[in-house]
Amino acid sequence: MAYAYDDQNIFAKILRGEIPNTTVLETDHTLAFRDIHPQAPDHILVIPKGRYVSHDHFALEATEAEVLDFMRVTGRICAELGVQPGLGGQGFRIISNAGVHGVQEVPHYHLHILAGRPLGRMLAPA
Ligand code: DGP
Repeated sequence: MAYAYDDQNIFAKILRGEIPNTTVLETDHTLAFRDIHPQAPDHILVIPKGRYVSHDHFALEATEAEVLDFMRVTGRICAELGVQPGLGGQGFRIISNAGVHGVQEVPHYHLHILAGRPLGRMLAPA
């Protein structure tokens, strides 16, 4: 069964240049930009340029070049923010929401990188 991808989702429109964004970093395969509703002083979204719905889709079907590029971009952003715990930074959190239970709002794969304040425990009580 093939993954269904909606070309009208908001991140697809951002990738096509139909909606503006505040770009942090762009490579051949990946775009990183600031979240429109930041939940921390630094709240960056990292998305592949390919048509992937969610983490599982990307992890299973993206090319090695896409996966490598995506991962390196996440590292470069942490470096640019100066939040790397191994280098004296204060740390960060990476989240990827997927599907209904994950409460994914935009059906184009993305990671949230949150930093700049203590982020509390990972999940609030249900
Ligand atoms: P998620 O629930 O993981 O799918 O979160 C989607 C995030 O995308 C949410 O934190 C708000 C953000 N977002 C939605 N629309 C836009 C937009 O048009 N521009 C930007 N920069 N972020 C958006």
